[in-house]
Amino acid sequence: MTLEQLRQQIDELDNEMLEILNKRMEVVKHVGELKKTTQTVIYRPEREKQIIDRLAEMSQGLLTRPAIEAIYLEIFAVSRNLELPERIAYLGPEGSFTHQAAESRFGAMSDYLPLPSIRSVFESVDTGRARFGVVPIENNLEGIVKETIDLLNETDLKIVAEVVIPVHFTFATKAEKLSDIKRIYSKDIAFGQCEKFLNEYFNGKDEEFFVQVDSTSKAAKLASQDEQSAAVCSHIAAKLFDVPILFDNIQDSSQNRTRFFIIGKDFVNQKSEKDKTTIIAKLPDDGKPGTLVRFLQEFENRGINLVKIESRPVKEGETFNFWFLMEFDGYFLDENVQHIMKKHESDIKWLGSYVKMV
Ligand code: PRE
Repeated sequence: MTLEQLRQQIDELDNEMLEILNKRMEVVKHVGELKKTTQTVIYRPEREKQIIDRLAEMSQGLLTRPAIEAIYLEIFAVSRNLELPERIAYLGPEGSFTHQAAESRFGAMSDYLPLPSIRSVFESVDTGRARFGVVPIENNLEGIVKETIDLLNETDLKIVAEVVIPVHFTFATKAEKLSDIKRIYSKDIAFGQCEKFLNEYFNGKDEEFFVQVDSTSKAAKLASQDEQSAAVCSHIAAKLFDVPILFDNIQDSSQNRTRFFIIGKDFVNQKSEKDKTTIIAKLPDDGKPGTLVRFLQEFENRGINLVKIESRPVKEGETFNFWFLMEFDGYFLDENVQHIMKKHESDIKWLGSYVKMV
């Protein structure tokens, strides 16, 4: 078959797809109207996962699960915008890994609001300026983001979903040849995490060759204005500032991952097939030994798998008291979870139950 004939086939299939997508959107519009009358929330992560799981299972063609996921997350984003346009705040700047995490859930079509701090993301959701916020919670090499858990403690916002994205760096440049590059822009952490690559290609360069800036998005922006430079940055930043990617995945460790929370106000997910729950536990300091051990033991007794426990200082008075952020498998209304939550009602703050991704 000739290229022309193959393209004609593609055009016909695209026409069919467009017709079907439009039909889907008609149904989505009705869902939106129904939700408006019943005051139901638009974003339903557990329903989206159910659709992707079902399609990935039944798919018999060339589409892999990540491909189906990528296509459908965009479709859902368009659907949600049709039902009710929602603004998403995230820890900026544009092109940051948090931006990438936000886009991976809310698609390219949503109305995004980059903000300069984690606190301002929380505030924007709390005051209703944004419907959802996206903030980092932990990196598997660097550990927990304390500011995020402290703000979950301080505010009444809830965790709507978790997103995990691999931290991949790209080498982007407008230079024609590597030898034309006179400087490389990036953030200190990114330089550190791409050391092997940089040593291999730019060994023996003096210190001024590596220019440290505040963020990898800023690096991409500078590289877009300077044809004798390059940036070590995220994929999304290179795309955003239109800097061609010369090498992808240049980080030393392929295991570098960051986990993000999507936060919302007054949000309760429905139960899915696989949920995780996050709580804050402030155990009474009765001076007796073993309070924490006894509390943890209750999880084992009820068959609940604890997956994380982080301690944070109370920051009141002169004592060294702590509260704990805890995560476990299960949904907050499950019988065994309810047993513990009711028994320790005054000591536990529920932060959310959501589809488990890791
Ligand atoms: C839909 C859109 C948004 C939700 O996050 C989940 C699913 C979809 O496009 O399938 C429809 C919808 O609003 C719903 O099923 O509740």
